[in-house]
Amino acid sequence: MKEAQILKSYEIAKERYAALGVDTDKAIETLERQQISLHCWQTDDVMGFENADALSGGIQATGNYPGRARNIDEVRADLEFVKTLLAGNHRINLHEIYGDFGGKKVDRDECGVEHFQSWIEWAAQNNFKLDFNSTSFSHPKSGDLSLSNPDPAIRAFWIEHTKRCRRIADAMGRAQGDPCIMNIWVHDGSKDLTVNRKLYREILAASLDEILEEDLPGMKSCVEAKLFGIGLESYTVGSMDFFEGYCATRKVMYTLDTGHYEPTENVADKIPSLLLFVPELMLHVSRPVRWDSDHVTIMNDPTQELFKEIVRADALDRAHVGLDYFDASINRIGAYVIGTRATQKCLLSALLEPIGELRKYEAAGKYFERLALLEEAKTLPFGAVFDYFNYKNGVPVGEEFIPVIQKYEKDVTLRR
Ligand code: RNT
Ligand code: ZN
Repeated sequence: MKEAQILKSYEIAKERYAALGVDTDKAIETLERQQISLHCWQTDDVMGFENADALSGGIQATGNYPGRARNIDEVRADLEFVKTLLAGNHRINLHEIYGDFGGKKVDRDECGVEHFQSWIEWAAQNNFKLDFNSTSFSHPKSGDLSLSNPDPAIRAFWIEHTKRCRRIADAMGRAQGDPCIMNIWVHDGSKDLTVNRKLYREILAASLDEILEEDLPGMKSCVEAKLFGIGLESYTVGSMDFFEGYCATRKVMYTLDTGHYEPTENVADKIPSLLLFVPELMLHVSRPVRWDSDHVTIMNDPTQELFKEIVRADALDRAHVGLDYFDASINRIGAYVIGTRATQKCLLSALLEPIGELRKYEAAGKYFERLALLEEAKTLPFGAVFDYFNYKNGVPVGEEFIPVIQKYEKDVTLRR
């Protein structure tokens, strides 16, 4: 797109929004400040560097598009490339299985900061902040139950792993001068009917209490709720009710993955309730298609509504934004960039909502006017603002990133 065209379109858009009391420059500044935690696992279909045979734990990446990152250097190269196509400074969300193990077998109860030192250095060099995840899946001891396992030995193994992960996250946070957010998601559940629903939940709560006991100021912990997993369809120990109660009583950050609810549920509506009772939220922005399929995030209604509820609640400082999808059926870098830019679009569209006018109408009981403006807001010149945001930040505008990714595919990923 030509520079003059971008600038002219932006000027027109800015005036149009200003007439509705919306400051587009301010919205852009807010968007520029918003870090998105990029899930490293989109680069390699959640395989990691332990040389595991297959992904387990009820999640699945489908597709066999060529060019998967196979090692730490390739994951880093892909992330560095992705960064060149995104406005703003972002975070990288690592799983424990992405440690720099130097070809050695390091079991999950043996991991330490030393396995993440090179990540800490790489992140600093590339102006990324790190987030972290313990990894309960794809391991011989994963089974159906990890932290909620009645077998004391297996449970202790996973408690030890998760405690170690928190210390790694703490070191990352201290090194980067900004808390590292560590997510705890365990796949624990049951394929078929269980008669011990309460027992496993009691054990999970006790395990988490023990894990979270250690005071580690460099990091923040969050826990992720889920509806079901593949092969674990009948019961999930860490369900939404479980974690809502847990987070509210323990004052722990709640991880809301948009694929982890009933397909017809309004996930956005959970935001204004959770914000009343839990200290902070971690978002895993995803796109469930009929189930928790982890399709690439796009600018669809549920994702727009999600960000609208955060902005309407003035809660951007309490909601951390991360992505969680893994599509192996299309160019993986392309999938990454589409999803991140779509997330930025949804946030920008929320920031550009003429909320002042809408709230005036609502307060006055003028519901026709409220609905009319909500409808008209959908066709305001949003695209011109998003183009200007990318232009201003020196990254490709509009579809210009397509050939750039095609070139990287030809030069790099197809040679793998
Ligand atoms: C799984 C959870 C979890 C994982 C990652 C890999 O359903 O969403 O967040 O996707 O930890
Ligand atoms: Zn998730």
